[in-house]
Amino acid sequence: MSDKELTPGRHLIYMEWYSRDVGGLFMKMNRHLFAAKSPYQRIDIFESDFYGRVFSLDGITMTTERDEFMYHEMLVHVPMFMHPNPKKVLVIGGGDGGSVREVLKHPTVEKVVMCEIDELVVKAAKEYLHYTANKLDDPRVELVFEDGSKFVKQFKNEFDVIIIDSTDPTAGQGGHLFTLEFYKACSEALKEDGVFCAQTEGIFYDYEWGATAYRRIKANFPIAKMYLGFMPTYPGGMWSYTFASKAGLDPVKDFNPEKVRNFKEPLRYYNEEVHVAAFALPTFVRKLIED
Ligand code: AAT
Repeated sequence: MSDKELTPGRHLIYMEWYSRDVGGLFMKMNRHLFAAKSPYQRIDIFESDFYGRVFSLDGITMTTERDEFMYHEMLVHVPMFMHPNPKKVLVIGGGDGGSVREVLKHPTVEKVVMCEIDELVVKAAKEYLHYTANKLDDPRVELVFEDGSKFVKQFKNEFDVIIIDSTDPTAGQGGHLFTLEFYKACSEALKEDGVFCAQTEGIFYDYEWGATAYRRIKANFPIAKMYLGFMPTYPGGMWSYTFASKAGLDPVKDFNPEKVRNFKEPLRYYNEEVHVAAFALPTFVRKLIED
């Protein structure tokens, strides 16, 4: 083969520039499976040997088949295990279906509403991302295609758990899901013993946003705690989430590890030790969010 010929995987390189424009991520791809422009964003799906399918919006990695379990398990199981009896759950964003898949592993769940702004993301996920979208047709799931910041406002005292699986505040329509007003509406949509969790960005590159999101959540709940997880294909590899509880439940002191030990569904990242350890914050992160 001459040097001039394109070799799949050698020449199809996926690149993501991080939001600060100082660096980024590159991954070797074999095929570009899907490309479309929706009214909200550009959607791409690639395939590669190591990462499996890679889903990106406006050139920013949303999930790869290889590591999505780390993100989805940490975002979903921390709040789900903290609630005494989660029956009705709202997921905002999360169009690939990964969060809904994890929520449905909890046998108490009767209904999950997923409010995703972009219907085309869900269509593409159902066709190309079976590993995350495989539970979106479950009868307990209701799909709503709307801006989550508007949708949540109609509910008062309705949900046991609300999970925010949003794009970055700097991209697409994600900014609507990081406002003080939005977090307030989420708090009001929760029942009195309701719990909340949001992805709150990487704390290495997007540290201002991590701190801002945390503070805004904290302003609306009696207790809010940031925790961390590894996420190799997200900027910095260290990802933050913020847990909050309307009844003041402390995610470490009030956590029951027995519930996790007795869980029947297989998990690959989250366990009872990781739950507690994730709330131990490095000093620079503590400083970043301290009052
Ligand atoms: N589990 C997938 C990971 C994501 S996807 C986030 C989803 O949020 C996208 O499908 C996007 O269309 C949707 N979204 C964006 N804004 C809104 C909104 N206002 N209302 C409802 N849904 C919305 C997140 C990955 C994190 C990125 C890491 N860098």
